[in-house]
Amino acid sequence: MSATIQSIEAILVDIPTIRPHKLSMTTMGVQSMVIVRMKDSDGIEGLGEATTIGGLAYGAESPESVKLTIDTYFKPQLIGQPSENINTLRVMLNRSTRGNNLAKSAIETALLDLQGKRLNRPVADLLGGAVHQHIPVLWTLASGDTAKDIQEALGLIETRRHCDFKLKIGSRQLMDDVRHVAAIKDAVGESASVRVDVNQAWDESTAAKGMAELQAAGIDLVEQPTPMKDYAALVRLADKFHLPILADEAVADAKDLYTLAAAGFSGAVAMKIAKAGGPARALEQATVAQAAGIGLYGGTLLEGTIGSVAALHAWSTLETLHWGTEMFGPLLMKDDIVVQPLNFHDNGVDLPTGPGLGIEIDEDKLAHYRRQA
Ligand code: MUC
Ligand code: MG
Repeated sequence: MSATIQSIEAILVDIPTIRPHKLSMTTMGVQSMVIVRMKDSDGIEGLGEATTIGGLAYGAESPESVKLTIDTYFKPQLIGQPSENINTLRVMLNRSTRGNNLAKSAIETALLDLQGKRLNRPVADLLGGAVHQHIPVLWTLASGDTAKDIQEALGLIETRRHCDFKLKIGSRQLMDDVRHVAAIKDAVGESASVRVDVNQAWDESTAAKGMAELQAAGIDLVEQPTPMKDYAALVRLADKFHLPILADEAVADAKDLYTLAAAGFSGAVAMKIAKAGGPARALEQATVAQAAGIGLYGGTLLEGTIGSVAALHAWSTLETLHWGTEMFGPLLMKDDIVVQPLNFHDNGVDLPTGPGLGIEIDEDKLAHYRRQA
């Protein structure tokens, strides 16, 4: 008899950030996550996470709406179902529910963790096997203050925690942002890669001016300079500059990436398990990108350890991540709810090796940080 799903709990958890994290659309001082605990009839537990940035400032799903979707819509469909056939359960949820990819990602992650623990294999093995055990991770400088960002970057380079940096820009006047970025690039020098994320804040003509300035300043990559739906602008800008563009908000899943590639986009894509609806779904984008000659990047919605590790298992199966990853979410938070935090060293992070995700919840920490009703 195959094991069936017995219980699903979606828990809201709020953990303060180590410093304000300033993005073009919001400033974060706390990260709110939805932690999923799914138990089957053999008593095995699968963990999942859905997290987004700044409530509803980044996208259409909030932590609160993810919890509601799981509690009200997914739970009644999943309870009593065999837990092993993840594809069948995914088809079922996709038939009953449009969108809601963050919630779907948390469920797919919990099912993969459950299956990995049942088979005594890491999640990466369920996805075909890890090609890499140590994965590069950049750091986002986003204090909003140039001097503080420089100090932060130099400290991280010195300890070899990170050698690549992403700067969040777009909320200030263009030339103020350009001066900020150029000063940081100057301070960290040639060996550090500096990229920017505009989070859709520019119109096309501002982006053209901005990219010319950033190209001259030695910046390596410009992420989502223009509004997400404006595919034609991304294609024109990618044509105009040798400074490559990273598509983030524009591309949630493989279909979006195919559409953008077919329109003539060249550059790179930020894969995110949350945008795609889960680690296995995110890897579908990698296949399209590889076929279209588009570079790969492992993106985050600033998940905590559970969500970051789920993504790391997926990224570890890829031969080449042209632009590395940004799975630093746990480092941006003041504390963690897992027993064994990730090991960040040598400009990257180690893939956990235990069965499933390879993560254990710290019950006291979870009790401390869970949101009181
Ligand atoms: C985004 O848009 O890329 C990822 C890293 C970071 O600092 O913010 C996120 C979201
Ligand atoms: Mg981005």
